[in-house]
Amino acid sequence: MDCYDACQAEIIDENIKGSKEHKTTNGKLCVNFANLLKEENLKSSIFEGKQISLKESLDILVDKLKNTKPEKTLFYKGSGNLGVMQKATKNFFTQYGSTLTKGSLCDGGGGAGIEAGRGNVINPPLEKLLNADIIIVWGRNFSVTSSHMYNLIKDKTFVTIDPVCTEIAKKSKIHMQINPKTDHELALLFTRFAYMQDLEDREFIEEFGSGADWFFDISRNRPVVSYEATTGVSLTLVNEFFDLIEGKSVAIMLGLGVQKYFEGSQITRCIDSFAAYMGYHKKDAGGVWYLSDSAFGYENPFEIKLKNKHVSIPLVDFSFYDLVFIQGANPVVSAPNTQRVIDGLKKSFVVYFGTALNDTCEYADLIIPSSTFLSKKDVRLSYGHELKAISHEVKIKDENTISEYDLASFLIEQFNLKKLKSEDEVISYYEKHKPILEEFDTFEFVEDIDIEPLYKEKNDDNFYYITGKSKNSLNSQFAKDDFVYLHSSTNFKNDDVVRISSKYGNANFKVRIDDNIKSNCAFFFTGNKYANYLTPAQEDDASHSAIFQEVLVQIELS
Ligand SMILES: Nc1nc2c(c(=O)[nH]1)N[C@H]1C(S)=C(S)[C@@H](COP(=O)(O)OP(=O)(O)OC[C@H]3O[C@@H](n4cnc5c(=O)[nH]c(N)nc54)[C@H](O)[C@@H]3O)O[C@H]1N2
Ligand SMILES: Nc1nc2c(c(=O)[nH]1)N[C@H]1C(S)=C(S)[C@@H](COP(=O)(O)OP(=O)(O)OC[C@H]3O[C@@H](n4cnc5c(=O)[nH]c(N)nc54)[C@H](O)[C@@H]3O)O[C@H]1N2
Ligand SMILES: [Mo]
Repeated sequence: MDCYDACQAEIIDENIKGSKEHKTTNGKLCVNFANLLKEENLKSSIFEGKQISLKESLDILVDKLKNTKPEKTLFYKGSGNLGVMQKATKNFFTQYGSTLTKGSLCDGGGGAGIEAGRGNVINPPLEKLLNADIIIVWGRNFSVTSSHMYNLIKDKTFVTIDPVCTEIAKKSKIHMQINPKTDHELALLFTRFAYMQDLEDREFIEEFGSGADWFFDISRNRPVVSYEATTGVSLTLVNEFFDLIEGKSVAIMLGLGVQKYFEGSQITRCIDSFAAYMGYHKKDAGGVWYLSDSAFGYENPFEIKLKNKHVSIPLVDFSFYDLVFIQGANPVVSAPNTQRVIDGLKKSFVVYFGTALNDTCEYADLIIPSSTFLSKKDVRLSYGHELKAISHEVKIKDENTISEYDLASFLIEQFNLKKLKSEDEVISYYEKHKPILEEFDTFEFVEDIDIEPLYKEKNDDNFYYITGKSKNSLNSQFAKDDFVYLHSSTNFKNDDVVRISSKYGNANFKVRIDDNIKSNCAFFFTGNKYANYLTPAQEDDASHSAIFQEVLVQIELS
């Protein structure tokens, strides 16, 4: 599944259990794993609303592809399954000549910021997390979105930086309930404090740093007190924070929350630069963890470089294509600007290839069932840690379903294209290959920033729009919560039906009052069916990634 933990299961006495030798799984499975096992899977192909056989559905697909201009077809893959074998289909669509996507709906902006400083996006080894004294959870719902990793270190001292008083914030010694999109300012304020208290790591900066003085200069060009008003974090709390971390080894668990903005990469780079200023990188304990490039150091056995067109994923206009092939994604809920997505899908021939029916299927002309993970060989690399999990075929596949690898091989044969490496060869490559995860030689501090804060546009009548993952769902999979969560000081009440609008769209929501949400924020769980009616179909300034939170919303009783 799409999660930091990438846990591993085993069959013990015919029951599926969490594996004990996989360090992060540690013998336990989560709610989402249980949901996945209970899920009702697609067992038949569907064409124009009618059930047909798998063979008929594949014939329709081949026929359509033969009668469409390749560049007028779009290959759109989501992250419903992050196994390496999911990429097989991209090989076919690349050879066939489809338009492909670039960028991300997920971690792209932050990744670009980290890469700009360190040259790559690799997490330090898990061991350094286990050895750290203090864990700073920054824009990450750590105990929920990486519950297994959290379990390994749950007795440590935590600091949380989040506009929401999350489960981990409640367990933290210090919670800084920051205003959205001000994390770079907080990082600069921290840097200033570190300098005033002589806490910067001069040795690290001299040996590995480049541009630290410029970075420090950015932090100096504002009066310290001015940060208090914009970030919403008091200087007293910042003082307490420095008392807590002084002389300690520190791990920063950085999440998506800080970077769902136009300048998300710059914001993330400011935080990583603060960490470098303190010398948290390259030590025996601590460091900065984000969503790492899990394929780093591996060659993609399915990769084929041709001159296909690439379209930025948050900007995709489905109506432009005569055929859209969607695999393992639910753009109707998960992509920005739902109305635009729906309008686009209605104008195209949509093929959905997935394991279960989802909201996007409503607009699909042809639905092809993918075999479930229990019937597919695969390897799961992790964006949270360096361990990998091998997935064996433990159940004979339903004969009306097809795996990604088999579909790709079938299409390649139909179009006489270059064959894929064998399934076993690919799996064994991933199984055996141990990538070398070398740390950087030079850390490039961010030397100037250009970030337009949201607070400039914010007034007393509008709210910051924020989303976060839920314990009981995985993005739109298994999701059932379509509420808006508001602080009681907003004067709305439970079950009020409100109309929420932004520059980009509007929708109705039922209210849940929750004082864990900062009073200037409207919170929605990721996977809320209506939340993306409010978001911009725009990309960030660095990586063709979505900017879901670059928006303010108005709320009124409907
Ligand atoms: N407003 C807002 N929007 C967001 C986010 C947010 O925080 N706020 N989060 C974003 C993030 S981080 C992400 S990663 C994206 C996720 O967006 P998507 O990648 O679209 O993921 P899901 O919505 O979970 O849909 C995944 C689908 O894959 C299917 N699937 C599962 N397993 C398999 C398989 O083995 N094969 C195939 N073919 N299909 C399978 C599932 O049934 C499911 O319907 O959403 C983004 N959207
Ligand atoms: N149970 C569960 N686990 C999951 C997922 C799931 O859907 N459910 N999804 C998986 C996926 S695809 C991903 S990418 C990861 C992401 O997991 P996380 O990195 O934890 O990302 P989010 O839950 O989107 O957001 C994290 C936190 O950021 C806070 N936040 C929002 N805006 C800001 C801000 O401006 N500044 C700061 N400091 N914080 C802010 C939110 O309140 C939220 O608590 O989780 C994975 N794990
Ligand atoms: Mo994600």
